Amino acid sequence: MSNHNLYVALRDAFPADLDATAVETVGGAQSGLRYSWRDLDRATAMVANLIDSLKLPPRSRIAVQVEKSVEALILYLATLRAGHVFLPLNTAYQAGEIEYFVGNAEPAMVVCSPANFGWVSKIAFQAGTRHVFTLGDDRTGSLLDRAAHHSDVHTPATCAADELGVIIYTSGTTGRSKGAMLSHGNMLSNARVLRDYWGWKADDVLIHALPIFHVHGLFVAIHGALINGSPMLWLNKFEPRAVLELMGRATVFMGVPTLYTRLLAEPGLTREAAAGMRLFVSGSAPLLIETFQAWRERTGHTILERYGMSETIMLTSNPYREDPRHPGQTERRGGTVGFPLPGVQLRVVDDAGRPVETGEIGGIQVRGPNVFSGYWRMPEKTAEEFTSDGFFKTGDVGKVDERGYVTIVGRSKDLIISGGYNVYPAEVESELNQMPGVAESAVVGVPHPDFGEVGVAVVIARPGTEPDPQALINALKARLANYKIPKRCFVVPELPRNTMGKVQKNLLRDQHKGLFS
Ligand code: MCA
Ligand code: AMP
Repeated sequence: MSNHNLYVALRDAFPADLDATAVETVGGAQSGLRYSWRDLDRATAMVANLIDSLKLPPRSRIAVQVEKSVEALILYLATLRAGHVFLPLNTAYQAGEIEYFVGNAEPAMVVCSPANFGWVSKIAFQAGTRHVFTLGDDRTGSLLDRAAHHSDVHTPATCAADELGVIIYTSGTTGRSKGAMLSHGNMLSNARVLRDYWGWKADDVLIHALPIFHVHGLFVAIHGALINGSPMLWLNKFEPRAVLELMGRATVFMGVPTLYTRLLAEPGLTREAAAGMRLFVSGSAPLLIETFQAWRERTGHTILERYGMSETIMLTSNPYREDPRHPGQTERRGGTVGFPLPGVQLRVVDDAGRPVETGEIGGIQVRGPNVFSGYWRMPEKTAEEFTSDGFFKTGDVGKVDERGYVTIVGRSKDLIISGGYNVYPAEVESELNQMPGVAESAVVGVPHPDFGEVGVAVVIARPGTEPDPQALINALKARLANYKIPKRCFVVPELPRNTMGKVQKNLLRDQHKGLFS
């Protein structure tokens, strides 16, 4: 059987000169470190050997909540290499959230930041996890200490294409988060398609400034660079000025829209500064047409917007060059997310599931080698989200025009996308509703100049109580990741309702839409 282990495919793409730089760190305490391709291979071998030495059951989950670092990337690659399942967790998650993920995924191994070892290990051990390691963003921690005793040679585990490689948790409109199960084949097929579609070249240099616990930074960016043998300039944290300085040495940049608006706020962003760049990619949230145009005017570059999901990786992209399936269409059109990627079938359907006419709006459904196999241990949820002919219901609402471009016009799911992170109002409301003095709450997304959209909470007090809005926000901070915290909270006598008694969130959104303008 041939080996479909994603790590093997990535390593096969390493350049011939293994001593060339694969990753260079920029900014922070660890700035200026260079990792060669050989370093990456050896270090992943050592961590993979450490993992093998633990004799974990096959396809064990390895849950990781650590600050961004090259060593965290090495841990990801080592997990693939050892044939286990990587489970990345946002560093903003609080104890209650981690408790849920660990309880649901039952990881055999957990890796956390040294500073969090106390509370994370308690949660992990209580859930039955036997191995808890630490990894700091300054090359400290028990993971590296232990890996240092292992050989730097390792034979990658043999994996089938449909074998589980990564679980990405994504919140739901109702209930708790669901773990999207992605196989080695899902990830590799998408990486290869993007390599060709975006014209990656070996001499490309990627500025990597996104977090690595979500699809954008972990897959689109890292897989993109590695499968092309292209080096990365690595920032542990997004810093607009550092990115600007790096543009002189790089060719590709990927960001969520907030990164682009923050870069536009820098006077140093000029045509000259961006002259050597080949490609700017945006995604994870809608890119405002104003940002798209301002970027073109300031830099002379047209941002290429693409669309994807945790469950599907990348689905559509504006063209980088002429797409033979759409002769003559080379325009990257602002406000659209481009064409379905090669291999992706995309259709727009009405409420009854029937395909709509070209240009008409409906629910977006997709099928393809990149689409996940289902939610971890949630067969009913999985069944609900797929049609009988195998299309995944994205929950996004959009249209395809006569030229084939896809536009996202909204979402049927109650979701706020803030700075590229997803916030499910139902989750925030459920926390609010448990707080003393709160009878009911509604959380809505309103426009925000920096994050695109942010949450605002509207709360009804229990009779005889007067909850303090700031105290509610403070209490939420202990329970939820910081980006989920509503930026404002109002206590009101009643919520607007329709005749069925359902809260009319559109009215709340309208009422508060000017809060941050
Ligand atoms: C930080 N804060 C936020 C957000 N980030 N509030 C709302 N939304 C956010 N995204 C708040 C914090 O709560 C804190 O508030 C204050 O801002 C400062 O926090 P800090 O961490 O210092 O913020 P930052 O470093 O400036 O971070 C902003 C950021 C970051 C760089 C835009 O949010 C980011 O890296 N976003 C990218 C997310 C991403 O990679 N998404 C891809 C998902 P306080 O002081 O009150 O506590 S993958 C995906 O969506 C699909 C598959 C796709 O298509 O790609
Ligand atoms: P996630 O759950 O983090 O995978 O987020 C996926 C969601 O992000 C999609 O279902 C879309 O609603 C949204 N999204 C991703 N890319 C874009 C884009 N370019 N424009 C609009 N929405 C996007």
